[in-house]
Amino acid sequence: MIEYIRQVVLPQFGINAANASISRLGNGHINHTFLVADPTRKMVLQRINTSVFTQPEVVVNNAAKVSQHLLAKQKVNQYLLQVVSPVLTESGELGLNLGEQGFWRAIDYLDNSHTVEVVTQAHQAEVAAYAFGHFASALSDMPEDSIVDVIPNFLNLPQRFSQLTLAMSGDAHNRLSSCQQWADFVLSQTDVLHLLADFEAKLPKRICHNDTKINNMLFDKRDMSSMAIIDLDTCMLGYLMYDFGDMVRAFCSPEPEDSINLTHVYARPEIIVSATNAYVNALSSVITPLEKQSLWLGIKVMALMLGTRFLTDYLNGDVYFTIEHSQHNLHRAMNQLTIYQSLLKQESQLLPLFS
Ligand code: GN1
Ligand code: MG
Repeated sequence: MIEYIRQVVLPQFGINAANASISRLGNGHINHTFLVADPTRKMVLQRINTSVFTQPEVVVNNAAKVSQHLLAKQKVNQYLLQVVSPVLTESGELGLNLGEQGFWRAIDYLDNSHTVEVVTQAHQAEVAAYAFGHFASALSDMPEDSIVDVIPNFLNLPQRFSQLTLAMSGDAHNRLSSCQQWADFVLSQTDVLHLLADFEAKLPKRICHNDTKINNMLFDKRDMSSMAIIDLDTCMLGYLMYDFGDMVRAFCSPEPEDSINLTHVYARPEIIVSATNAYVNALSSVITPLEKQSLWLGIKVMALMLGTRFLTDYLNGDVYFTIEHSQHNLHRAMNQLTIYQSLLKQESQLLPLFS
């Protein structure tokens, strides 16, 4: 793929391929991401996974609109982070559709940026949660209809349960016997579905990021302050509790997302407290009392939902998430469901934080 990028893709983004270096970047599970550098500039180049993002033009358009909104706020000092903007093709487009050879897009690379895969201290969680809250606050006055739903029902837990049930009934890859207990456990969690339906009926919808993992916040490596929120591809209408929940489920465990060192996989209460205070603080002028109350449910929903999605993909033969070995999705599912179980155990101690 690197040679193809050099010969075909880079010239279309105005890069002199002879002087450019190309290397893989990040740990995304969906798109292919590269860092491209020539003597004058650096950019992030991505081949969008068009099985997941079936309308890549819509994805790049949404992301560009979010960037524009943030840039306008930055100009009047209402948005204090850096903004990643698209790098246009030579013909001024947001993306390059090469048919069978993929849909390509490029974004600015921010100098001195640094990503973290696992939160190691409460202070890191606080910095990142404040940044995600600040981002959500900045999007709170973006017109709802400016964003198109790129993946309908992306964060729909009842639908994720149905997809799991379907995968179990087909068991096309004879994998159910190796994960039956986990699958049964997921489907027993109907209380969460009821609670979720109650909240969703009353909560406001907002434009959310929808992928608030720790590695989607760039730290400034010079002082580890927050620099930018990246990966704007799943910005869509949703609930604040989803962004918050995805963030906390990703921040709270001391182990990576695919670790099966399950005795060490748990939700660290001090990380949850720091992240919650910082997030709510950043959103103080926007968040409603009911939204604040919904945040705890958001953490549970997002851990359970991601566990369900990984498990379903394992049963379906690994067609969605990129894997490195045949048990990878199962391991990821076990990890997320263990975090979910740890949240349940700590519910009575942590719930008052959200009142
Ligand atoms: C995927 O590719 P990445 O890492 O940005 C996924 C998210 C999951 C995440 C779990 C479009 O995001 O929903 O939370 O993996 N993105 C999509 O690590 O499905
Ligand atoms: Mg993503």
